[in-house]
Amino acid sequence: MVKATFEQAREFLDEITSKEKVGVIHDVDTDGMSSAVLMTDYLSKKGIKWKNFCFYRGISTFKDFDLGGFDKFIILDLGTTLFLEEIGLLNGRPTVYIDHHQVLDKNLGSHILEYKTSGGICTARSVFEMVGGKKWLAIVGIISDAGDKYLENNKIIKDFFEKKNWNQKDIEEKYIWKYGSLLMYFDKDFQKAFEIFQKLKNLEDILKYKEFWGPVEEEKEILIKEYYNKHEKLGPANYFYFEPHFNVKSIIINRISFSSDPDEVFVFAMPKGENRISVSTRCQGDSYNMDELVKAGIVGLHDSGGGGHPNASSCFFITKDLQKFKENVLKFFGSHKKVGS
Ligand SMILES: [Mn+2]
Repeated sequence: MVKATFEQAREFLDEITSKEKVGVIHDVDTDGMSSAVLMTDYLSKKGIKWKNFCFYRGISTFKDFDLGGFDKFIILDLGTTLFLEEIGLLNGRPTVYIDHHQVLDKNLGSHILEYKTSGGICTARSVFEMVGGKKWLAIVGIISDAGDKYLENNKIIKDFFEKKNWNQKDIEEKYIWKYGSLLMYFDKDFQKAFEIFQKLKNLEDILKYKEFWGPVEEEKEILIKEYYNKHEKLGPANYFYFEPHFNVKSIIINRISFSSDPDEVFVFAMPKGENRISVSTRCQGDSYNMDELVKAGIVGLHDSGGGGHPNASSCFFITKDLQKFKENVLKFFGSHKKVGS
């Protein structure tokens, strides 16, 4: 993989001609979808034929995609480890890879131009700055990726809302969170969600799709209330087990953790598939390291996995091991003192 500058990545995009066919492989969260729509809008405008591939983290592999017939590839918003082992399926075809996930450096071959930004500069922002287009969609990507927690994004966010004379918090409630909810609704068929994202002409257009985001928004509100009534303490952590219809776990844990004391720890668990539990953890301050917490939580549990960042990590294990996981977490708190105390 060749480390690229912003200019080099943009040059790669500039040099694609209308004779070439491009495969766009992208993440399916709000940032990934927004990035893919911005990028494919650009390709369409230049008369370039393209096809997009929705990559479901933890489920998709490049083998699921028919990658024959493409001259070039664009990979958006996917951490390197997600496709590391399958890079051979690109067959050495020229590729630009734009991402912000901080993972190990790997040499994936000289045909891959890697433009990697710091964690806070999400992919939708990079793509927007390279190819232009719908700025509001870049803002949706930035805010959904918690980009407003990073100083680097202050200016782009502030300029956008000031120009529109909009209050950010109001607009988030009125429109932006609904983008994420719409994605949740289609979590078995993200291509449908992509097609809707493509059709949106402005930020407010999302309101037309209430049949999709509505049920998810409703469930989110119910679960947030339920959290405040029903969560238990697991050591210093706030533990909440719930069985949602839609996969709203990360949305609600983000919402609750960002509106609490940053040093609070949150451990949210829900069933995943037939016989697994999936757990998300958050600690927005630095009192405990969530990557260490989940790794300690799954010690000795077979068919388990997990990891992430100090502030946000996740893991999974077999349903019958839930009790053991909770004991492991308590053990972790027993041996890890809160930083600074
Ligand atoms: Mn992202």
